[in-house]
Amino acid sequence: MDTRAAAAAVDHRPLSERAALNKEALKQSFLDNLFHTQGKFPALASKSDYYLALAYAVRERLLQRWISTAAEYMQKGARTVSYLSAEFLMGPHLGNNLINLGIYDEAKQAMTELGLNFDELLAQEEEPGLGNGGLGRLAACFIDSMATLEIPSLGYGIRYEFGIFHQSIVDGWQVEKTDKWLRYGNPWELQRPEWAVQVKLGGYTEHRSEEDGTLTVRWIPSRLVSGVPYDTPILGYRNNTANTLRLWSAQAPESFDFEVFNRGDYYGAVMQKMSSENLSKVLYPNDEHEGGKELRLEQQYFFVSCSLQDMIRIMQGQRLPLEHFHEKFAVQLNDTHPAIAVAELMRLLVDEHKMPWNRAWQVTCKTFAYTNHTLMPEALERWPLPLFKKVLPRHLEIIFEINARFLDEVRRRYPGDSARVARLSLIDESGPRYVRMAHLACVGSHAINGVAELHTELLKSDVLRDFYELWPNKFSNKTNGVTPRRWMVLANPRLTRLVSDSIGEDWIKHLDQLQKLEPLAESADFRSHWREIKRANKRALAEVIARRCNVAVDPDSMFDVQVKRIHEYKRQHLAALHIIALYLQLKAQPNLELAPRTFIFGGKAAPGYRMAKLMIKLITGIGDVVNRDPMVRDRLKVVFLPNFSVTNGQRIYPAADLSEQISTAGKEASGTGNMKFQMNGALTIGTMDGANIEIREVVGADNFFLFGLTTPQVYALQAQGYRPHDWYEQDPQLREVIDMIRDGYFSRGDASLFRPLVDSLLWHDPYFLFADFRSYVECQQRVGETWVDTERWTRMSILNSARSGKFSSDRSIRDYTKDIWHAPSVPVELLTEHHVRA
Ligand code: 8GP
Repeated sequence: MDTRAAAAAVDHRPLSERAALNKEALKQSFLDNLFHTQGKFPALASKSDYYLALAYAVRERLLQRWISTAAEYMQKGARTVSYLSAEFLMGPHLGNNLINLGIYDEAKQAMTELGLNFDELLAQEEEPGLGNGGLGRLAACFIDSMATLEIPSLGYGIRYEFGIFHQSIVDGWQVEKTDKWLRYGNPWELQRPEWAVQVKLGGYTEHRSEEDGTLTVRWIPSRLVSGVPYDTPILGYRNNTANTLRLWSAQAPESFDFEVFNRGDYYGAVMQKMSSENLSKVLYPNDEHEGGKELRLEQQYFFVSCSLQDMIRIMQGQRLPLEHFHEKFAVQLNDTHPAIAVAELMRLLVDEHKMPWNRAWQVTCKTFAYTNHTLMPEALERWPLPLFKKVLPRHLEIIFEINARFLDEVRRRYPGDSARVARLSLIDESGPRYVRMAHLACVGSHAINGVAELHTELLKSDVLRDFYELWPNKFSNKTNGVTPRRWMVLANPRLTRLVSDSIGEDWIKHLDQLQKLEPLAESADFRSHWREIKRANKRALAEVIARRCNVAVDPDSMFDVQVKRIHEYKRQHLAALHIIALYLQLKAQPNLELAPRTFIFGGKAAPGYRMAKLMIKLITGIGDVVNRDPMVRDRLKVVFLPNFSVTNGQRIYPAADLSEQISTAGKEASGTGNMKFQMNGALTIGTMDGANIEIREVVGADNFFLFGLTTPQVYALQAQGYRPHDWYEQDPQLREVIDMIRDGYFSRGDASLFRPLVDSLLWHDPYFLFADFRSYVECQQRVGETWVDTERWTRMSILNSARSGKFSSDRSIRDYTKDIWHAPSVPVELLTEHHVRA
């Protein structure tokens, strides 16, 4: 059947009625879906039913775009970016899809006219939290930008049944609960069982010389798992593009079950089914830490193999020879989690499609590009050789072969330099042997990038130095960005209205246009509007805080916010030390003039990371003391907002006055929360780390609160022998603060509770809190002085937002496309529109 003819057949009603983008049509399909999809009528319908009915009404409006996009790409044989990521931290879809379709207000009105509370319906959506933090959220921003820029792309990942855990705070401690996000169904995905693929695991290999002299390898697995794709449309902003996020779910392959069944082993068959389905059961909740867990390696291989097989299926469907794989697909590896793709593509090409090794290697290297996301040494993935061999016996052989050829090249380049050979090897042989995934990614990719300028420089000079010396041209920087659609238009409708009324709507697609706000910083009237909006956003957040934390906070106090994963290197405890210092000051001088401040923290700790959990307990402990002390007279409030997520982020960033970006210099690869705060008009207090440096560069040193050691200073201090205890002894204020924690002031007299934290700081302080303490406290003093000059602060806030254009993920994606992917935009023509006009 011809595609256009088919589209015409289902046509005629669509645009004008069925999927029209207006209020009345929305109402109609909402009611249709309530009856025909949910099978409910108003007297029986729950909020969730209403949400689902609206979601399906919106989905109907996506499908036309989705189908048109697929048809357009197929017809053009478009070059496609495959973004491979073990995490996609999408956040709720409904609001975002309404924004991108341009019918947010219409939907709101339609629901209101039906007597429903629109915001309440939006709040029904369980957020797909299929990621831990920065890396997963970046993937989500990137696929939004690719769709907006009309770049053909597929996001490939895992459909975890349980996403990142739900955090609650009980007695000041983090408590984790499973995230059953699929409980009420997911209206945004379409299962595509017809494109399921089989993935092998375990077993052994057989090598055979054929009669014609060729060598063939057979991998005889011990297990087979079926990968079933679930597709979610990813809309561009107000264009016709709907790209695809394809997430793989693991299921037991029926045929395999049958073998066991036939042997009469019913129990064994069921167990096998369960163990197969385990593969996509749960997201590993560790941020920046190696796993070393068998299931994690299996997950990584599972989604990579599914995705590469899927790309091969697409090529074969378009009758493209596999020699052209790298011309059809640009595959980006989001960190090393999908790095096994290098060996898997080699296996597919050489073992299964009989391509000669050298040819296959050329194709592979031209296909992949690798993004590194962290400088933390403990986060560099390595797999113990025995484990690797057990799960992926054939891949280990392939990696050995890649390594042998690679190290030959290294020896030719650096004769006699065996130390260098050992450093570069894909196998770490310094002790028990490991496969180094970052090395595999570097060797198998034509491009390697860091995510902020400093980070890329540190990769070149430090973490990946030997690779940089070998292949300097492979390296480039691609500074991160975030999508202004979610992080401004959706999250901050008030500001969006003011900005669009002032400079038009172009900024939403071309964030540089925010520059046009600069002159308005001089208008008292505009500044007053700007402040009103911030105040309204703060009031809304204050309500959330009252509900969740049972603490009353004053929307007129400064909202000083640190939200991100809890980590020692991110130094939430440095902020805690400052709060205690302020508290002591107030105790000593009860009448001190101090502009009221509300300290807001949020973020999850990896469940096994004890120190991070203790940091949460410290913050809540400080809140318990400070919030209740009458002597403070409400001048300080400390809250820990539970369960920081995309949804909560959307409420927090627009309400912040001060953005805390206080990691030890040289530790935070980029940061992306810093950009969300800046766009929404918060001023940053930060170190010379990650993208902070670039934020300061664009906003100007006058509009940024800088403190702390620089990376070279940190290195120097480390080299000369850092003794935190000396710093403690030399700074009476620091001493008083630390003693107070140590003596149990924030743990109801329990002097043992925070001991591990205090001792770590006193005797090791690996992240240099003590060295930066004085500088931080003084900088906060400047923040306080600036804050009381309201007009000045507002001017700075406007300028921060006006100069945030660089940090749109649209800019990041343009950079990737220009330097790495070379994938041209393919605008989409709506199929039905074509026929309506024809
Ligand atoms: C994060 C970096 O820590 C952050 O600075 C950066 O902005 C973000 O990636 C996006 O580039 N890294 C991770 O989230 C990370 O390495 N996570 C892996 C363990 C999952």
